[in-house]
Amino acid sequence: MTHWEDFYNTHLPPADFEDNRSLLKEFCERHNKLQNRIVLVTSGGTTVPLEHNTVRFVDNFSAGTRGSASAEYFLDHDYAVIFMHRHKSLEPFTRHFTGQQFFDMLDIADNSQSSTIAIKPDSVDVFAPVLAKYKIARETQMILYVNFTSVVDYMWLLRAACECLAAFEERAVLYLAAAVSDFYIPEDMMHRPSPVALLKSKLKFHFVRSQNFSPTHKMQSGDGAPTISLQLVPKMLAPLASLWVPHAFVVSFKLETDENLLIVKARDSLNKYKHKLVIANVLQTRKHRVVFVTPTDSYELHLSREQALQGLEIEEPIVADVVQKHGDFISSAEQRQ
Ligand code: 9Z3
Repeated sequence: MTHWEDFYNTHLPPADFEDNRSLLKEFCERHNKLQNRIVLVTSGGTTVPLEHNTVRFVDNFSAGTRGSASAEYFLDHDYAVIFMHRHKSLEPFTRHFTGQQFFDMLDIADNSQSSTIAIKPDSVDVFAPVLAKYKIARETQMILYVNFTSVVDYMWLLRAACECLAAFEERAVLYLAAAVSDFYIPEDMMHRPSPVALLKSKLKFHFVRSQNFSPTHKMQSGDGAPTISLQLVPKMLAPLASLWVPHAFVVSFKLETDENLLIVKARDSLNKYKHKLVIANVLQTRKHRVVFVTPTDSYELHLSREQALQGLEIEEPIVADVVQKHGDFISSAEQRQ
């Protein structure tokens, strides 16, 4: 696996990095002066480009539901929110009206002089409360949106956000819900296809979990199917929890497809990175069941069928529980001082 420092030394930051860094700095300085609590919510999946000038990429599954819904609930608890999300994944507020839903709520009235667009009366009850919350969050500048696409973009943004969050010490929560790629193709091993080869190529993935991956294992192309070798992405939770934001309340998510591995893997992660909480979920049941794993405890949060039918979202009790734990964490830090 590449060491995290080598990762930053060999991968350039994205083009909009300095702009995002300035936005993060300004947002954090303002909320730190106000002594607000702050949360970094990461959301959506990262891509792994297969070539420069990316046409093809490997993606990590995540719609961004967990992150975007959680961001809204953190705002309800008066947290300033940095919403760091995959470009075009679900966002707080607008997530309620995706696709044609929004257009179906509108009516258009034409007369000879002008057209008027209005929300249909039966949609006002649904739309108005969401719009009101959105307006408050924007006007009070309680939310900052920054986005990433590739795993490299994600890593650069994550570290920049942590640099700004360090000043909050115990008042910061990191809520790492994004689905981050385990593998990537290092910059110097990426394919640079000719346009003709690009059109002709048939793709076959060959995943290599090699620890001693060397630059001689380039992506094979030519006329046949290319063989792609992927390298392990360094685990950023290690420097994040121990160096970048050592005083913050760090919560990671663990996604598994095998129920039997859920708690074991979550506990492994806690033991390794020494952060505060892992929220473990199984892909198929993630919308109504999660397991909280702390250094001393593990317990389940779940929504009943009735609660789900009433429109309750599991992110509401998840965030309430995290906020409660974060409050206890701040109190015990204050008592130590
Ligand atoms: C999660 O487990 C999230 O809960 C989901 C949410 C991605 C399942 P959706 O966006 O899904 O609502 O569709 N995220 C974390 C997965 C992850 O990549 N964890 C890494 C790890 O465990 C990095 S902390 O190593």
